[in-house]
Amino acid sequence: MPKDFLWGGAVAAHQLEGAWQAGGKGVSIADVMTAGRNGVPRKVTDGVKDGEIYPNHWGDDFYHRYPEDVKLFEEMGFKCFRTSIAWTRIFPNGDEDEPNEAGLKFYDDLFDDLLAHGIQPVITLSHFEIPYHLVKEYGGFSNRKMIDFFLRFAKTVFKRYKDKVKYWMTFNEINNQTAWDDPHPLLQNSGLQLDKDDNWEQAMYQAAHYELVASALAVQAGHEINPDFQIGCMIAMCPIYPLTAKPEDVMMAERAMQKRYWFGDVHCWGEYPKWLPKYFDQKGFDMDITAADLAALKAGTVDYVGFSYYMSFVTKGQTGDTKYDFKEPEDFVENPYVEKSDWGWQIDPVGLRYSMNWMQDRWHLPQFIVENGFGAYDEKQADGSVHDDYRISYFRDHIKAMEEAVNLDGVDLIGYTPWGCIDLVSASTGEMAKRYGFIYVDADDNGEGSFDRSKKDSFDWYKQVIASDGEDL
Ligand code: P53
Repeated sequence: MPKDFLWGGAVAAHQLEGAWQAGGKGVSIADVMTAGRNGVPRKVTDGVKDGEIYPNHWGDDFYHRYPEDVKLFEEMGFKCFRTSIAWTRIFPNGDEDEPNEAGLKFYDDLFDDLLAHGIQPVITLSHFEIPYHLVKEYGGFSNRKMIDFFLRFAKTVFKRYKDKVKYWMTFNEINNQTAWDDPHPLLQNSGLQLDKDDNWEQAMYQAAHYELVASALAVQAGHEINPDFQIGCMIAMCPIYPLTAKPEDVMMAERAMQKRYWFGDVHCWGEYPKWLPKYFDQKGFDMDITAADLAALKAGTVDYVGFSYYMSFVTKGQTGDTKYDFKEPEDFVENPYVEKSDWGWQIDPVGLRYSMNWMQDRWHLPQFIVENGFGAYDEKQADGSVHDDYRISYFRDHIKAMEEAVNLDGVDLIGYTPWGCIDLVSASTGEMAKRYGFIYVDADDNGEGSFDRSKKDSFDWYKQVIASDGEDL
C-alpha cells in the first residue's frame, strides 16, 4: 500500500468511553440499552432503571485511560484513529442552544494527545448515540426538527476541531435500519420507538430521508467552515448474492442490493434512484420530501464512501414473482460456500473485493474501510497472553482482498481502520465477550475486572503489517 495510506483502528464513543455522566454528559440511547448475549437481544428500558445492567455506562473506561491506549496505538504504528464524538457530551439533551464546554474540552484533549503521537482523528458524528431526550420529546428522526438539532451539533464540532480533524463521517451505517421489524437498528440509527402496528417501513424511509438531508446540509456547512474537510457517508456494506444463476434469484438479489444501498446512491449522487419513488407509490407511502430537501441533497454530496465490511449475505427469488419485495432478514438464505463466526456472521474476504469494485463502479468516489474485524471469544492465558490466530487469519485474508481491489482493480482507497482495535462493548449484543481488539481489556459482561490492557498476538502481527505497508501478512 502507498506510504500515505491511513492504517489505523476504529471504535465508537458509546462503546468504549464509559463515564456516562462525566463532565455533564447527557443520557444517550446507548445508555438505556441493557446487556444481551449471543442470541439474547438487549432490552431497551424506559430511562435508566435501578437493578439493570447497562454495559455502555462503563465501556472499557477509555474516558479515563485513553493516554495509555493512545501509546499502544502509536506502538502499533497507527496513522489514524476513528472514533465518534458522543453527541450527549456536547449537547446533553440535544436541544440546548449552547454546547457543554466540558464535553468539548474532553475531545480537544483526546485529539491533541492523538496528534502529539502522530495519529490523526477520523470522526463519526452520529454513531448510535442520539440523545435520549430527543427520542422521548421529539420521536427521534421521525421529526423534521432533528435536522436542525443535528446540524447545530455538527457545526459546533466542525468549528471547534477544524484544525484538528480532516476526515469526518455523518451517520454511522445509515443503511443498517433496513432489517424488517427489528426494533434495535431503528432506535440505534434513527431514535425511533415504534408500536407494533405502526407502519415500520414508511417510518424507516422517512427517518432516513431526514438523516440524508441533515447529512447533506452538514457536508455543505463543513466545507464552508474548512474547504479541506473530507466528509464521507458511512455504509454497512454486506453484499447480497443470488443463491444460483436462476434469473429470479438474480433479480431478487438486485432488488435486495437496491433496498440496502439506495442510501449510498443519495449520499453520492445527490438524488434518489429511479426505482424508489415507484416503490413508495406501490406501497402507498406518503413521504414528506420537499423540493428544498431535494436541492439540499444535490448540493451536499459526500467526498468519499466510508464503509464497514464484516460479511456477505445470500438471497433467492420465487418463480412467478414480479414484486421481488425483498425483506430482511427473512429472505436471507445460507451461503453453502463460506464459514461463519460464533455469532453466525459469514466470513467472506472475496466479498470485500467484490464490494469495493461494486461501489467504485456505482459511486465513483474514493473509499475508506472504516470497520472490518472478527468478533470472537478470546481466552486469556495465565501469563496474560491471548493467542488469537483466528483473528489474524481473518485480517490476513481481508487485507489481501483489499490490496487486490486497490492494486489489481484500481480502487482509490484512503485507509483501513479495523473495528474495535481495543476490546469494547458489542453494539448488537452489549457483550464484552464478543471481542474484536488487538488489545485485550480485562473486563467481563458485568463490568467486573481490572480493566487493565494487554497485547494479544494480533497486536504484533498488525504492527508488522503496518510497518511493511501491508506487504508482510
Ligand atoms: P457488533 C450489524 C451488522 C454489521 C455491522 O458489531 C454492525 C451491526 C450492528 O451491530 O455494526 C457495526 O458490536 C457498528 C459498530 C459495531 C460493529 O459493527 O454487534 O458500526 O458499532 O460494534 C460490530 O459485533
